[in-house]
Amino acid sequence: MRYFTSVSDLGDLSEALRLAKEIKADRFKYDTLGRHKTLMMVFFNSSLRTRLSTQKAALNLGMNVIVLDVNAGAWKLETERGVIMDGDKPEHLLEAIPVMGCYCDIIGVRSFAGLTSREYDYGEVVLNNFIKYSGRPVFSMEAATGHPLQGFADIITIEEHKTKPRPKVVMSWAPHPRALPQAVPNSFAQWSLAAGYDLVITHPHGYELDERFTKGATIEYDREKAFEGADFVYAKNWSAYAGDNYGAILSKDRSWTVDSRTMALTNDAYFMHCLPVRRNMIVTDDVIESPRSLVIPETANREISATVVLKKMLESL
Ligand code: AN0
Ligand code: CP
Repeated sequence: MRYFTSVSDLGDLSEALRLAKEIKADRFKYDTLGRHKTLMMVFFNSSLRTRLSTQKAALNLGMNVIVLDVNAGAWKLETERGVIMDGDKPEHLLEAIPVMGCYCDIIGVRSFAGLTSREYDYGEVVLNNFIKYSGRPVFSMEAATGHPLQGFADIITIEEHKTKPRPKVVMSWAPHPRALPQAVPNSFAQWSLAAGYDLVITHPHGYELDERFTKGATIEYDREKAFEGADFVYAKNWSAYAGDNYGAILSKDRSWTVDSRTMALTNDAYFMHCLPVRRNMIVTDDVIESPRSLVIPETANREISATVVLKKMLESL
């Protein structure tokens, strides 16, 4: 696997889930595969889980790791082509990328959506520049439109906890004070559908996601109806995708916060969120602290999804 940006890059999903189970049982099973290979993790945005879990995954495979926080210590980077660089940015991304490629064998990139231009974000310009100019295999550590390592970890977690072959999984929009990208909900929808779950997405009008990620899911605007009989509730905020509202906050309605009253409508559902989460905006303290909360098992499975992905990339070197 040279590139990992979406579920389709992984090949057979059930085989990848089998490998995830094998690695979880013995995470050092392939600890010589990455000997003398270097992973470079490039962050244009903040991270706790991705930074730690991907680094741990690389160590499981015997790799060396370099972490670059672009906004802390590197030269400020220009990203637009054609710009006369007489401002505060001394270096261009188009040189910086092949420079990074000189010092590693595999590159992971975190580059969030700017939420000002749908065309620029959904063109995945930064991630695609790494694919084009680094000369190295590249994987997404959450780019503008997807967070595949998170989507993979989420379905590993559902597979571990489901009690029926096709669980009802509800992805529910929840309020947040700042505009967030659609990357996490796009990937959760894409991976849940690929895994064959009965996926219901509920959100206020105007929060419709890109159908390329959600085709096959049921969109239910009546939130209480959506929650009825759910086996898993996945809460997430995202900003508007559709129409002229790209990147906008259309609602901060706190009646969409996941609480014990709405969870009581479900089939004793598990609660899920990718983290970081704003308590009592997205979810109440009691729901996230309840024994049905899977937020920490999801996080733990980030190490597993990253180990599977890096193993498959190392095998293609
Ligand atoms: C990011 C997002 O919603 O995409 C990262 C989530 C993994 N969240 C925030 O910026 C709070
Ligand atoms: N879930 C997740 O990707 O978290 P970080 O932003 O902390 O990496």
